[in-house]
Amino acid sequence: MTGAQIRIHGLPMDIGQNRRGVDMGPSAIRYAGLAERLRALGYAVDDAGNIDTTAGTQTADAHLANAHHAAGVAAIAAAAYAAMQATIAADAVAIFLGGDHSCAMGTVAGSLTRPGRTGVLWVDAHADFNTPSTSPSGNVHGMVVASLMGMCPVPLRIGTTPLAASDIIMLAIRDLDRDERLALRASGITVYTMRDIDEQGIPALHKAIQAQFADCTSLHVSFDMDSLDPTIAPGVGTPVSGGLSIREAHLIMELLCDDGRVRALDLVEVNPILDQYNRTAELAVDLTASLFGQRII
Ligand SMILES: [Mn+2]
Repeated sequence: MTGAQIRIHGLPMDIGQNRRGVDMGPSAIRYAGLAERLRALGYAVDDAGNIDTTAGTQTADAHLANAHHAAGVAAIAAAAYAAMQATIAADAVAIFLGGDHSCAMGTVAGSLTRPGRTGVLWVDAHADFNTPSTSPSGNVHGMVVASLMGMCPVPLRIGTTPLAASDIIMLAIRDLDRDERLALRASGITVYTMRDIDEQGIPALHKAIQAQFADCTSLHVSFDMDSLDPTIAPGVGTPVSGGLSIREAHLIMELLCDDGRVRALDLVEVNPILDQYNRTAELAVDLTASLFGQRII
């Protein structure tokens, strides 16, 4: 992919969850040197700045039962969806900086408008597979995959093409709510938990991912920084122990780089307020460099 065009969009928003601070994630990741690292790898990088989230964050709560700020999230996700479509039209690789994970309602829905089949790799401690009827918290960032699959009520539906269960694979999952677990088991989604990573290792799971996505023409990686172990990525809103190690995370990125089909990346849930000296954002940049071709030797 060296020489390709990369377009970066920031999504400064935190209304999909209840701990303030992830709206500063785009600044933290930029400050950690994302664009410079990618340019050094040979890419033409266009930082398109932040998507205007002001209207969304100021939208009154839509009073959709048990889905806080649903209308505001939907408005921001719709803007992200449009930005993804413009990035596809420009034949650029898209990087979206969250913000909480609810922005992926728009970014992934945008990727589904790409010609050909798009495979989505959801790297996360959580499945984000609640709906307003199952969520214990009412936080919309825990409903993103269900929304993408058309299981949530309006306004939590962005785009026109629902995500098929066979087109998403989850990796690093280790924290599910009770009803969410039952729904996920019945969903047909391939879920690789931390136990699967412990038992089989990243290389074997990557082969299985490649097999399921063999006829995909592009891949979208939606990377929640809470997939990483909190000892190495403390700056996230919802940390869960027992996560990916630094090398497991780099290896999945390195293998995806070798694969060559990644056309979109979400980097979400970096919370600078909870971080230590910006190390979580710096790790996000390191992992992105691995995804885009940085090699040890
Ligand atoms: Mn998530």
